[in-house]
Amino acid sequence: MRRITLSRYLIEEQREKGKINADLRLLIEVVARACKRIAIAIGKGGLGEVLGEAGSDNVQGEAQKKLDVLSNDIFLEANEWGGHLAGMASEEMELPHAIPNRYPQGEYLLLFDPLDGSSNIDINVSVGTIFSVLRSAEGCDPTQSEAFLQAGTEQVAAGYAVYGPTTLLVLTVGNGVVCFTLDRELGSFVLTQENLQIPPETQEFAINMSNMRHWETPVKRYIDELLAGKTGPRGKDFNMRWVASMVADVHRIMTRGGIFLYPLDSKIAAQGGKLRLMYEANPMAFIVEQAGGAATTGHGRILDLQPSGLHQRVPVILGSKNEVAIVDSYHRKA
Ligand code: AHM
Ligand code: MG
Repeated sequence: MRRITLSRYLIEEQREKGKINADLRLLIEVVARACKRIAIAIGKGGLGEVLGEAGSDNVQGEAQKKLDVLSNDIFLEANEWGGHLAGMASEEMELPHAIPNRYPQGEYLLLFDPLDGSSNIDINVSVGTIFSVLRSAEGCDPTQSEAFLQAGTEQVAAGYAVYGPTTLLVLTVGNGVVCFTLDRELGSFVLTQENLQIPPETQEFAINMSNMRHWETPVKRYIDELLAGKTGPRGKDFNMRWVASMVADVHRIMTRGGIFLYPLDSKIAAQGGKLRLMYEANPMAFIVEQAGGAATTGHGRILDLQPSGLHQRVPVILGSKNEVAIVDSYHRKA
């Protein structure tokens, strides 16, 4: 079997397909290396003094875990010196991180959630990293949040790493979706799946049901119909899964289909939703669409949203196309 490492895949994307340039290739390689370092840190668990609270809060007032802080530092350190970036922004930092003057600046902006699903760290359940790449527009100051406020359609690459039983890297450069598995002996990501496709139909959904009493009518109606099963209006039984790590839930959908919902509810209405547009919704929506799925807020395509703030939150409904279309139609009717 021909083993294609991430490096080789990227070189071929650059040389043969002209899909990426050398800087974007370097950027993705550096991001992948940072993910490997995070995977190693996570793998140490209780042996490495990496579990537990950091004793600090992030910009959204959420308590940071030690691994949130460590993963953020790994990403900053890995990415600031290569000359491929104009700036970085992270879920864990209030303001963009400027590239130090001693290093050259590149044309790209990197946005990331260094450790998604942090509530799962201490219980040894899958967590992940999500990233999104934009171009720095001419005349914009990459040290300011405004430079990053571009619609998801402007993304030139996006991906996520899942730190589960195996470490995976799922990537799109706007040319379909590919999946690499970390070969721990070699220390390299090896291509294990090409052209990932989300089946348009599904019988599996993912939502935090404990929020049910706070949901809006269209979501309540949709989930009620799924729960009614065979004898209900949908005429079939549905299964439910909720890992509480978006990366793991999305990866299941990338593998066997499904629909993921973190909708607006009355508890979080004031903040606009739970998940962050720039670090979670946009990159995942890009990946899901590239795999033939759909991603909406219920009121429109996620990738079309014009961001209003770096840490903006939005409702997220994504996955198998036909199910997402049903949820959309219920919102329209409401
Ligand atoms: P995080 O980035 O602070 O870890 O929060 C995002 C996570 C998602 O991975 C997951 O889908 C969601 O929060 C789970 O939320 P809840 O605990 O409300 O079920
Ligand atoms: Mg997150």
